[in-house]
Amino acid sequence: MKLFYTPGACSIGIHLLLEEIGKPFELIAVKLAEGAHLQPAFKAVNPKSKVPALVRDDGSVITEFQAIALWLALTNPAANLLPADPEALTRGLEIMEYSIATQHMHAFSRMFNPRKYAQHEADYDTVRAQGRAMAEAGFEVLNAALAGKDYAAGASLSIFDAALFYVEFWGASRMGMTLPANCAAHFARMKARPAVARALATEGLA
Ligand SMILES: N[C@@H](CCC(=O)N[C@@H](CS)C(=O)NCC(=O)O)C(=O)O
Repeated sequence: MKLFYTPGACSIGIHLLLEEIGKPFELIAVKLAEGAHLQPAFKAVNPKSKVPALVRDDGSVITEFQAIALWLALTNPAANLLPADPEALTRGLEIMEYSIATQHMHAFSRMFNPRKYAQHEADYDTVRAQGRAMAEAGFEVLNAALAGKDYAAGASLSIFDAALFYVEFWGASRMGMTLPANCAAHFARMKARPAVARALATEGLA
């Protein structure tokens, strides 16, 4: 397997799942800041020009965080990355969906790419501030969803934690935000896992 990733991007969530699974994989860095994702070499892998993209051993490619994570969990049952209990599964999915569709795609997207939301550079700071307020409100939602649980789906790690982790990483480590208590505890718990620590170290983020 080969993971196309960018250090510190959402692909860190897939990277940490690969570390948790423990099978061999190759990492291929895509330098978003240099526009490598827009070049033909990467577009041939993922025409959407986004990381993460996972190339399987048969050469086929999976894109979209949730699809990659689900495929990894289903094809590596020994790693126990999907809860069997319907309630745990549903609540975990709820957290992953909110982390990606709302925190990433609305809140952090405004902070990282204000030009997508405003025509004039003079408005970029306003867009960034809107994104930050959205992220702060979003972490309160996630904080409530984590109440009484160590991980997104309950007592043990699942694919859902990988998505929650990368938005917590962006909030705490990239944007200097103070995470609410349950998110802060979850973030610390994740960083203490050897697999997560390896993924962070490999990406130069430790
Ligand atoms: N829906 C995609 C979104 C992935 C995504 O937005 N990746 C970002 C990095 S965190 C990216 O590649 N951005 C490049 C761009 O938008 O130009 C997924 O869930 O995998």
